[in-house]
Parts: sequence; C-alpha cells; structure tokens
Amino acid sequence: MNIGIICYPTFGGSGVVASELGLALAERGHQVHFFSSARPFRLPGFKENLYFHEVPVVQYSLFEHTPYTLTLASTLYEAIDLHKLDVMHAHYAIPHAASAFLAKQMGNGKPPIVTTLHGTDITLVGSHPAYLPVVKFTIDQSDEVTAVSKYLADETRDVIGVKREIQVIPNFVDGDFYNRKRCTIRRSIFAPEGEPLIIHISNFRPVKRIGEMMEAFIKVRKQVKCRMLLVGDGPERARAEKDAQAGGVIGDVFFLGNQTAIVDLLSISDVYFLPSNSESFGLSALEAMACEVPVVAARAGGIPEVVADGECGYLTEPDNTEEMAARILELITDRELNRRMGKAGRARAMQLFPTERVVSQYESLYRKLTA
Ligand code: GMT
Repeated sequence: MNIGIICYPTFGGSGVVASELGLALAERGHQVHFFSSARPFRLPGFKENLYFHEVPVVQYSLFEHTPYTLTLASTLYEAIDLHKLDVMHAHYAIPHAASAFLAKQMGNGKPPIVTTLHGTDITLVGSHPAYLPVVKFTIDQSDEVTAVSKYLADETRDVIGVKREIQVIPNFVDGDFYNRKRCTIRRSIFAPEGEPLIIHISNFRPVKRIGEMMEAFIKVRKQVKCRMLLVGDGPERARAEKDAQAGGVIGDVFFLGNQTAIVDLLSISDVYFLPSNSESFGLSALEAMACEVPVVAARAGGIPEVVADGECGYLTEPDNTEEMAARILELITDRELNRRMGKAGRARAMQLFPTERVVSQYESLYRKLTA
C-alpha cells in the first residue's frame, strides 16, 4: 500500500508513535510518505520505502499566524495523485485531521482517512471551545478513528460528544531497541558514590506536574542520597531549576535537555517518575518498562492501562507528593523489589504492547479501508 502519515516533527509522543509506525510499515514493504513541517526527529536519514515531504510554512506580511493547515492540505492533495496514496493517516487531530479532510474533498473523496487521537488533541486543546466544533466534525468525517487507550476513547465520547465507533489501538514499543543495555554511559558520571538514579523524560509542559515532581524528589532526597535525571525541555523547565535551587537539591538534579540516547539513560536508571495529572497513555513509561525500569506514576488517564500497580511499579494519587516520595523510596532502597518490578515491567511491555502486533492492527485497518 501507499500510506501517507501526517504528524508533528517535534519531541512528543504522537510524532514518535507515527515515526515508529511508518518505519515498521516500510520494513513490511509498504511505500510510506511522511508529511510534516520538518523531518520528525525519530526518522533516520534514509530508509528504503520511506519518503519525507516537507510541508512549506509560507510567511506573508498580512498573516499574523501562518495557515499551516492549508499548506498541509495542498501538499497532501498533490501527493494523493502523484504518489497514489491508498490511505492518509493523521496523527493528532489538530489540525492534521482537518487538513486530510480538505485534501480528500479536493481529491474527489479519496483516499480514506484514519485519524489517531493521542491525548491533548482531545483532553486539553481539542476540548477548548475554539477548537471543539472542528475537532468533532473532522473526527466524524474520518473513515476510521483510533485512540491510544480506552480512557482516551471514552474521553472523546464524553468531552467532545463523538458518537461514532473509536477503535482502541495502543501505543507500542520495539523490545529489541528498548532493552536494558550494559552501560554505554558511565553511571558514575551522575552517581559517583553509586547513588540511586530517578529519571523523568518529557516536554516539560504544565500537564507533566513538574512542580510536584520536584517536591517529591526533595522529600526523597532528605531520606536517601539519590540523584535525578531530567530529560527534555519545555516551558516548566525553568521552574524546575528554581525549585531545585530553592529546595537545596540543585547539585543532585541533572538537566540534560532533549536527548536521543534515551535507552542508554534509562539503562542506568532505577526509577522512572511520571507524575502527570493527565496522560492518555504514557509512552515514556512504556519505554522505561521495556528497559526494566520500575515506574512511579500518577493514577491518571490511561496510565493504569499501561502500568500495573504493584506489579511493574506503583500508581499514586495525582498530586500526593508524600505518597510518590514513599513509593520511590521503597523502590530505591529495596534492590530485590526493584529488580522484580523491573523484570515484570519488561514482561508486560512485551506481552501487551509489542510493535509487531500493534502495527498489524493498523495494517488490518488500512486493508479494510482499501479493500
Ligand atoms: O500531549 C502530549 O504530551 C503530546 C502528545 C503528543 O502528541 O506527543 O502526547 C500524547 O500522546 C502520546 C503518544 O500517544 C501519549 O503517550 C501521551 O500520554 C499523550 N500525552 C498526554 O495525554 C498528556
């Protein structure tokens, strides 16, 4: 099949999932065309069967904001004919489902559209009154709609008022790539005295609860000498730096910025910490589980569908920093418990979320639409 994938290029779960899906489909012999304003960071320079189309961001003095939705629709419309697209797959509803809809209308109703909902396109941005009508309309107009968790499918019905069928196709992880490695990064760089390492990876937006995260870490640090690795960047990073300074732990927190060596960093870590107050899935937690890192996360959104409480980590009440700190302390002081939960996380990730099975689910969906 000739498959068009539309996604964001920036650091963020939906772009990662779209990229990994495209790579796996190309591996299976499909012709995969990516459409984005820049090359998604998870896509390699060259891969057989995989093509990247840069969507122009055209500035004009009259525009205060560039109408990217339209240049994307034009780019898609031209590709429909030129590359004989059999299906267009929009990752993250805003504005990708709208652009795909427009292109399909221009293309006389072809090809079919699959829209995958990822999270904030429904829970935060999509539910904003300024976006809601167009989000609902474009979801209704898509030929197939998928959500990455049952929680998100339910939210789409409850919050957006969508009545149509939404198939749950979870996110996935490549267990060969996401695998606990023998240290390629020297652990002693961060933990010269063998201190336990707690890691968090995100785009540091308010939903990630960075303030609460630092509060919990300060409580843990008061009990046990430990260190924290913060990977990623975003609006809440400066606050985290200030909180770490004020809490007297700035010397114990490493702000590493955006990184590609995620597996290496996870492989030297003891606990993955995800205190978000809303998370449709929590792909980073799944990646940590695949690398045998026990997770401490808030019991929020779709996280309980991914992290089994008491089996591969612990779920806590959102915002309860006492409970979060207590759970982290348990995991960094009891080596046997840590190892057991790490192994259980790997087993769960490979049993429920392996790439092969999930990619086949998307492939079946495309085949059904193009039959
Ligand atoms: O909202 C974001 O964090 C961005 C979004 C994305 O598009 O990158 O992440 C969402 O999609 C990921 C991939 O499906 C999920 O693993 C994240 O849980 C989800 N984020 C939220 O729901 C906050």
